[in-house]
Amino acid sequence: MKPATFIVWPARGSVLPAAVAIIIATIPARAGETVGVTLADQGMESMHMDLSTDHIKAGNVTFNVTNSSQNLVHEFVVVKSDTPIQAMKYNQDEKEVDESSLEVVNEIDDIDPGKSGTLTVKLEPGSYVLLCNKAAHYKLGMVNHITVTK
Ligand SMILES: [Cu+2]
Repeated sequence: MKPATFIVWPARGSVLPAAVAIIIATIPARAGETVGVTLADQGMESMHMDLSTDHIKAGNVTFNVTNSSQNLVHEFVVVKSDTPIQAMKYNQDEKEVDESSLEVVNEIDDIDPGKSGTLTVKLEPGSYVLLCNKAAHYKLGMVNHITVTK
């Protein structure tokens, strides 16, 4: 059986605004890309950052970041960079990537073990490095790359 269609005829002159209102209501506000991020470690032995995708479209991008660690605090930094992820400028004394040399878009500081954080940024097309810059975490592998296309 065909589903019934109900048409409530509005007062004259209000057809278009009503239709527009319905269309607007069905489009999520400021729709953009969403990327799932998991920060994982086996203590200070090894670390990695998993992404739900390695490429997204430009515009508003929301990173839903989960720290799956048992006991380590992590962070999530978005950097615009063409540098390969293993070749970032590194400060050996601080055991971290030299952020002063980077174009940092934004970041989430200190995500506690088992907790999550959300970061929405507007990204233009290009190459981005995502990393945790807690001491030694970059070298241990908590870094990844994402491409933003038009
Ligand atoms: Cu970390």
